[in-house]
Amino acid sequence: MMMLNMGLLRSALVISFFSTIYTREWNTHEYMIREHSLVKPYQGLGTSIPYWDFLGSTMVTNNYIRLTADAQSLRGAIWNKAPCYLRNWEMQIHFKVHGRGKDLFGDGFVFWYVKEPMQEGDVFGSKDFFTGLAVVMDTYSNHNGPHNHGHPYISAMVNNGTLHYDHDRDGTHTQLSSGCVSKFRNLDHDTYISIQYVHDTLTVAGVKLPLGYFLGVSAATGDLTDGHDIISLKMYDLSTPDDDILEDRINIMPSASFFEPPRDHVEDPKPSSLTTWKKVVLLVFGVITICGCVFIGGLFYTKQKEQQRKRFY
Ligand SMILES: *[C@@H]1O[C@H](CO)[C@@H](O)[C@H](O)[C@H]1NC(C)=O
Ligand SMILES: [Ca+2]
Repeated sequence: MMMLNMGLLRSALVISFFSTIYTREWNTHEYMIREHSLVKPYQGLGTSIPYWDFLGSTMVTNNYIRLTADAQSLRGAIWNKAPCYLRNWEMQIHFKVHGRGKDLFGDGFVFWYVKEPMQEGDVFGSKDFFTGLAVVMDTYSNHNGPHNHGHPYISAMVNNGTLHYDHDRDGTHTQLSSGCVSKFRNLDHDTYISIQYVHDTLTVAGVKLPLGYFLGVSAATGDLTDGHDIISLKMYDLSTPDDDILEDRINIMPSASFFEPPRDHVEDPKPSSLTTWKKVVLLVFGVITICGCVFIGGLFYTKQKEQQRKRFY
């Protein structure tokens, strides 16, 4: 498993959602950057959390930070106060999405690396037309037409402030490559997502992100609900001495060298009207989706809880 993780680091693969047996802390060879991390105990002096701001429905307890409760029409977020100047990094998010809904639940949460933090909005509680990166953990399928997929669904989007996140299409018009399905709700074991940004590579896509943006996580509920909890955020510096320092990394625009070209928002055709070539196009999309999932995620692991570990050793 450690080998796998090293392999991941080397090949700069990214959004891996883990959930199988795992008995060691990952990444013990890298330093956790305290000012970009959030670990228990959360509270500093008084009610504030060192390095973090919170917004909306967010509630801090001793054991988790609840962005939204399992109730309707909530928006919550936590935002890192310190701009992030790491050139290569890995963010490990320990989270829990839980709710009473068996078939209907939502909406999901997002990990952000953006220019404008602390702005409430319509994209899972945060600002649309953002500038930077969003990794979207979408639990509710708004859409049943072409390009739909199972849920919960993990995908990434890079924006320079001009693109709109289209909820009606679950963001498939603007995602980088294809995301993957990951059943992370209501699990008994701990659930983590690891997001790596190494040598401009996020998953299979080339992505250029400026330095000095802000990290955050936000979540929202609408008519459908779920509790969205963050247990910890651990940021690791993966920079190496040979990283280029020549390029101006502060003022560049976020960009991606490859993503699915934005599509116009058109009404769904009736299934019976599918012509043969449309079926071929859909088939090709299916193949791309499978490849995307192989690259993006699909590494599952269950982390044994601290207590269990103590019991076993
Ligand atoms: C922003 O991104 C869009 C879509 O990729 C692109 O067409 C546009 O040229 C970009 N604008 C800037 C200012 O980089
Ligand atoms: Ca959705």
